[in-house]
Parts: sequence; structure tokens; C-alpha cells
Amino acid sequence: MQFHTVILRYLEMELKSPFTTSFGTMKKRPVLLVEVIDQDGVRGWGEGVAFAAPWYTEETIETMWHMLEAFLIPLLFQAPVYHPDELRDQFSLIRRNYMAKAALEGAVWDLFAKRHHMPLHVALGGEKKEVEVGVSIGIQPITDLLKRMEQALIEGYRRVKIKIKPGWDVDVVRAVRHHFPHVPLMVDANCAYSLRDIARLQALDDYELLMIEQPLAVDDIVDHAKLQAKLKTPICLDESICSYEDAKRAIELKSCRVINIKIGRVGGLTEAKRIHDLCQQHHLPVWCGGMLEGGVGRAHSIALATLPYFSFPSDTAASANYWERDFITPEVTVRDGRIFVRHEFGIGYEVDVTEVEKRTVRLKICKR
Ligand code: OSB
Ligand code: MG
Repeated sequence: MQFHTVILRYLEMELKSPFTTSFGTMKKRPVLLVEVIDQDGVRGWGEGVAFAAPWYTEETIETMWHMLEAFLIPLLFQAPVYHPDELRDQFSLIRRNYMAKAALEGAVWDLFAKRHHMPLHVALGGEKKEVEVGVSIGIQPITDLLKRMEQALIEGYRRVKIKIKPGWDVDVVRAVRHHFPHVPLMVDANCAYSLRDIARLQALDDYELLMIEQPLAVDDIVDHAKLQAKLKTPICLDESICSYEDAKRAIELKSCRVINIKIGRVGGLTEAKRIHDLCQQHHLPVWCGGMLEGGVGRAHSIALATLPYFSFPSDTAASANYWERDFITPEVTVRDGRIFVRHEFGIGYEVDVTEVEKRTVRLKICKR
């Protein structure tokens, strides 16, 4: 594959309802779309999943745009690519900026699968025909939260994740458990606690949670190891794992018993697969997280989650969970808590150009 053109698009989008984590509330959710075109006119799509502000990781929509335009796309143009796995090495000349890398790499993976007349999940070595999904519910008044949860369970979601923060944790989990004693349930703190909060976190051990996601600071795999030793509930790391090496260290230190893999956070599908394989060797289950993506990012996550060691439902809810209208056709739908994997070549969903154009507020055509 030799690339001559990459198109960047900045889409303004708004979530159906605001999403609140320990960090704050998000309603606007801009999307960066990457379209790559090769020498034969084959096209591939990727999505940059950073948010407008750098609360989740250090990246933002604008930093992704800059890194892509100034460094990553010029690197891609330099030489032909025979397999998307090569991009990991090529992009390693540039430090971090994983979501920017993943956006471009994802577009190349889609194009590669299309060129070889196979669905992306087959190109990745995935085996599942359907993936199980759960739903992530933001912080909101308890009556709204319970209603939202009931609705999600009626829709068939296989597991519910609720966001917690100091002061919004044990009481909420108790109330939820009171109403839903047997639902597969987990919590996500997005780094809001420290080891000083150990008693509060231990109190969560009484509620049969599947796992506690990222209780401590983003880079603190040492304290996570100390905490895991004192908790019955498995810790799942999210923000702390940005590479294969991070996963290796966390496994060695026993910082967690589960890892949430997000393609964007780890720099792409190739790295995500490497982490999956490593975790499989160490019998540490993984599952596929979400970033409130648009349809393109969602399609990549679905393909990834077909790999065999994805062991819990993904945070890949239906398009309708997030958007009035997604920009892919068909939209992602969930039936009985499952997404059926599509057999079309590449990501398996068409990008709806009319919907994309309606929302595009900035466009840049990069040429070799
Ligand atoms: O920590 O997993 C997270 C959303 C935005 C940023 C971080 C996270 C989340 C979610 C929702 O939990 C995932 C989704 O539904 O896409
Ligand atoms: Mg998380």
C-alpha cells in the first residue's frame, strides 16, 4: 500500500444526554475522522477518540489533529506499507500521542482488510461471530440512574458499569444492589481515589462487583498493587495501561486482575492485539472499553472484541445510546446484549458521507 492522500475531518457532535464522570460533565463530543486513500483509490476510515479537553489522557482533538498533520501523515507518506503491523515501529519515532497514532493506524487497517477482501475482524484474527456488550452509566441523581439502568437491562445489556467518585460510591452501589441484586455490576472511578481512601474502597467488597476500574492515579501501578493486595474485588486498569510494556509491568507487580483495552489509549489495533495476547498468556482477562465514539471508532472496537480472550462484555453500546443519529450505516444495534459481527469487508459499516458533511466544521486534505 502506498498512500498519497489523507483527509482529516473535524465533526461537531453532541451526546443525546450529558455524560458525567469523576472529572466532570461532557455534552459536546467532537469527533476527528481520518480517511486514507491508497494508490488504487481504496479508502479506509479511522477515528481519533480524544475529547475536546485532556481530562482522560493528555491528548485532545486539537493535539491529535496537529500530530497527524505535522508528523504522522508525513511519516505514512514516506514509504510503502505492506502490513498495518509495521506502523507501530514506524510511529515509535514519535513519543506517545497514542490516540493520534491509533486514528491513522485504524484507517490503514480498514483499508488493508478491504484490499484483501476480508472483514476487519478476520484480518485481526478474531473468532467470535457476536460480541457481548454492557453499558456505562454516568454520575446522575440516583432516581435517574436507577431508571436508566432499568431501561438498559430491558434493552438486554449484559452488564452495567456505573461511575463513582469520593462521596458518590458506597451509598450508590448499595442502592443499586438493593434494586438489582443479581445484575453483573462494576464501578469506574477514573482515577478519583488515593490510598488514603482504602477503607471506602474496601467497603465496596461487600457488593459482588465484577471489578473496580481505575480507582487510583493514572500512572500509579505501584499503589494499585498495594491496593489490590487489600481488596477482594478485582481491580481493572484503564488509564494506567497505554502500551504492552505498561501491561507487562502491571502483571508483574500484580497491580490488577483485569485490563480494559481501548484501541486509542494504546496506540492502535496492533498494540491492542499484543496486549490481548500477553494477557492471555498470563490468564488475565481483558475486555474492550469505550470512548463515547462515533460509528467508525465503534466498528473498530467491535472487530477487536472478536479476539478470543476478550472475556467480559464491551463498553460498546448501540449508536442510539449516544447519538440521535450516528454517521455510519447501518447504525450499531444491540440485540439481547449482543452485537452481531458484520461480514462486509473492512470495518463492516459504511460511512454516511451526507451525515459526515453535515457535521464537518474543518477539513484538511493532506497530499504526499
Ligand atoms: O473510563 O471507560 C472510561 C467514557 C469516556 C471516557 C472514559 C470512559 C468512558 C466510559 C464510557 O466509561 C464508555 C462508552 O460507553 O463508550
Ligand atoms: Mg474507565
